[in-house]
Amino acid sequence: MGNCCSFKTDLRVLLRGLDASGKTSILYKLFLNEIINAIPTIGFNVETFKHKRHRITFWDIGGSNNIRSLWYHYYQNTDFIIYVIDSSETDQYRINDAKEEIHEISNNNLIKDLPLVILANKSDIKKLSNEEIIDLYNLDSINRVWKIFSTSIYDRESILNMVDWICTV
Ligand SMILES: Nc1nc2c(ncn2[C@@H]2O[C@H](COP(=O)(O)OP(=O)(O)OP(=O)(O)O)[C@@H](O)[C@H]2O)c(=O)[nH]1
Ligand SMILES: [Mg+2]
Repeated sequence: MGNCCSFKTDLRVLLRGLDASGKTSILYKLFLNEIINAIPTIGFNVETFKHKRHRITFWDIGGSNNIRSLWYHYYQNTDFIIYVIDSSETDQYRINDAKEEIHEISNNNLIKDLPLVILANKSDIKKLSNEEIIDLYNLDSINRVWKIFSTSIYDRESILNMVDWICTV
C-alpha cells in the first residue's frame, strides 16, 4: 500500500453500486452537506472534495450504466473503488446482482491492487447488519485490502469516517 496512497494527496475514487443504492446522495451529502433530490444518474457526476491534506475526486457512475467495456476508461488512474450496497435491500435478485458486481470488481486484474471499500448504505433503514452483509455477499473471499463501513445520508459523520480511512490507507 505504501506506494499507492501514503504519499499521495490527490486521490481518485470510483463510486460503483446498483442503481438507487445511494451513490449520488452520498456524494452530495459529503460535498454540499445536503440531502439532494436524487434522480437516476445518466452518465456520471464528478466532484472534488478537500479533506485535511487531500483532494479527493469522486467519480459517481450511474448504476444502470452497465456497458462493461467502458469500465476500462474509468478504472485508469483510480486509487480506490467504493462499492455501495443498499443494506435495506431484501430482493434476492438485486442482492445477487450486487454480489456479482462486487466479485467481478475484486477479480478484475486491471484493478487488482486497488483497495475496495464497501459501503453498507441506508443504515437508517437497514435490514441487514454488517456481519450479515459480509456473509450474504461473501465478502470474506475478497482477496485484497477491503473494508466495510455503515453509512447513511442522514449521518454525514458516517460518510466522513470512510473518507478519513481512505486518506490514511
Ligand atoms: N433512507 C435512506 N435513503 C437513501 C440513502 N441514500 C440514498 N437514499 C435514497 O435512495 C434513492 C436513490 O438514491 P441515489 O443517490 O439516486 O442512488 P444512485 O446510487 O445514485 O442511483 P443511480 O444514479 O441510478 O445509480 C433516493 O431516493 C435517495 O434519497 C440513505 O442513506 N438512507
Ligand atoms: Mg446516481
